[in-house]
Amino acid sequence: MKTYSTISLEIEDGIALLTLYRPDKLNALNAQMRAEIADAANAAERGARVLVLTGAGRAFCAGQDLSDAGNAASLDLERVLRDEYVPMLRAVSECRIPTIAAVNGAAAGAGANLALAADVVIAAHSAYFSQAFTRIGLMPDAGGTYWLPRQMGAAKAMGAALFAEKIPAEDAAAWGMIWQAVPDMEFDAHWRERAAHLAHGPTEAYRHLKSALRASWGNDEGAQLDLEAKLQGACGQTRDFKEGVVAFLDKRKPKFEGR
Ligand code: T3D
Repeated sequence: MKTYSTISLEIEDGIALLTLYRPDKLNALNAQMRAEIADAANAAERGARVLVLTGAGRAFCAGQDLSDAGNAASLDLERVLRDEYVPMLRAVSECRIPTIAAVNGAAAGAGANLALAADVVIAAHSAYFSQAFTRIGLMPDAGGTYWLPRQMGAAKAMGAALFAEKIPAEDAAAWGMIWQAVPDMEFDAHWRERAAHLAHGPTEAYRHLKSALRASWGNDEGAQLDLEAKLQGACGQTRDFKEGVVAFLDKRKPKFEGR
């Protein structure tokens, strides 16, 4: 397995575990880390059935590494976003296997929005999300202006972006920004169980349902019904569908192979 310097990637039992590994900087993102996350997400897609992102130490990710910023005024942020953030974010959001962000602590700025790029966000109760950008004179980026209004509605999205306050995990879950907030004591076991569930599921059905749900934002009802018919047609050709039906009739749990 490839080794990285700012993250670690372990693949076991169909689960790719990508850990952001700069704990002394609260896993802040530098150029190397952005490239490594993109590379690891692509590797996970090829070698696993679910990808989990989490952070080492007490934070998930504190966003852009501000000590990396040098002379802030001369930074070409547009280039950094286009060339470095976008490939990282798309490698996660367009990953063909299900993705989970297991948010163990602070998720700030681009770190919050990296989590939102995952399909499912599970956060520990002590974790929080912050659109920290305006605190340093920036606007939300890294997909924040895309995901926030879709996940928690326009009013909450605008407030989160303008005030840049810490949103506790339980509020984030209540507002629909994330899937679940779980007590700290149960957090680790919980996301591992959820990852194992997906790693043993019908991988092709997951892939197609992900594209259908994403496409629904830009489709009218007719186009969406048409897309569902096409993608369900593909699901119907899988061994997992046959196994699912046989297992149901046999009154046993299905054994999905992911194809
Ligand atoms: O290319 C571009 O620049 C454009 C893209 C921008 C995208 C963005 O993400 S902009 C937003 C950047 N992130 C932030 O503004 C958040 C900065 N961090 C914080 O506000 C706080 O650290 C937290 C609220 C996340 C956590 O606070 P706390 O009190 O728990 O921890 P702390 O003491 O502030 O941080 C601990 C250490 O991590 C500290 O280092 P030290 O003093 O122990 O040596 C701190 O400097 C370091 N750290 C935290 N965040 C960052 C960081 N170092 C570099 N960059 C960081 N973002």
